[in-house]
Amino acid sequence: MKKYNVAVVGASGNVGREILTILAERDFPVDKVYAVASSRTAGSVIPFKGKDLVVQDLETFDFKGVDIGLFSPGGSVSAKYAPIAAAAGCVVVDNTSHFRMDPDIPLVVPEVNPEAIADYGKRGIIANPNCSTIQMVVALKPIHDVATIKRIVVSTYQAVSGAGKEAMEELFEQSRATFGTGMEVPPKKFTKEIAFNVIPQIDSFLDNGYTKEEMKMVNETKKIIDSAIRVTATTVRVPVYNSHAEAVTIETEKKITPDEARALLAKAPGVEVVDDPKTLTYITPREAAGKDATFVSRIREDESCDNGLQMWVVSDNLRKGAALNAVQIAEVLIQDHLK
Ligand code: 3JN
Repeated sequence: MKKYNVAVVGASGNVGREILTILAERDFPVDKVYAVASSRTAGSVIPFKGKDLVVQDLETFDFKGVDIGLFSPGGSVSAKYAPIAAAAGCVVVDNTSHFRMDPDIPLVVPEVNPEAIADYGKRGIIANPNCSTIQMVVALKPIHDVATIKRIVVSTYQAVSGAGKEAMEELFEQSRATFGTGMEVPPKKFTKEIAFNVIPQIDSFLDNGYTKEEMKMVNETKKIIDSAIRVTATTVRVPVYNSHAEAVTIETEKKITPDEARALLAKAPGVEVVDDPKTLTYITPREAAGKDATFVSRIREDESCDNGLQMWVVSDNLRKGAALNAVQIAEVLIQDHLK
């Protein structure tokens, strides 16, 4: 079997480390693996398959001979370095929002629109959607295929790991201070205290009153599934370490009952239905953390409209929401395109 040289760019961050873990877990056919990051962490070591990878400085890293670059270094860094890597012949799978809405760049969730990967050659870059978009489209595409979704109303409950390692520290320190030291830990990564609180703002505000995170969900869902679907989102940060949850309400053209939706989702790729109110069976973020699936619970009819359905969708935001999705894209690439 052919083996590939893979660079993980942003290797020191939450998503970068998860990418390395998943490459190892899934036995991705790697020849050389490079951990690449900013000069701040260059020189540190990250374990991979029992060996130590020395983190290399992105500024001087040469992408020649690298087949696949899995990028999660932050928007402005990808904007500069993804095209440099692509020009050197490395196919980039980029986790940032920078390229997602570019019409020449495929925006891919392998369970939903793997065919879009075929366009990777236009720019040598494939975009990984936002974490909140990924888990929602995995759960909704099978329903759209049979019943045509007209409208989506979603509220998210997003874990702090989506905001990075310092955000996780902030939740920890503020929680500890509440019970222990009594000392104030002022918000740094968030606009308000995150411990014992919920914050209705993720990313910055736009002129239309939505946040960027909310409009990412709107625009990316349309690009991935169907531009005719109308979407509105409220994205909220909650004091959970890992896994995003979403309350999703849809209106469909054709009627679909909760039982039909359950049966459809039970056989859908990447989805696990955990749904039995009689036995209090539903998923929570803590149970989804560390798993690959997108879990769907609380499927029920929305009695406020004719063809409405509601559900609760939970997935590990660092895995399916980022690292796993990127590695799955790379798997399709090597299976169907990069032979
Ligand atoms: O906050 C979350 O839970 C997800 C965060 C995603 C994020 C954070 C900073 C910059 C993104 C993203 O993936 O859209 C970006 C970005 O690339 O714009």
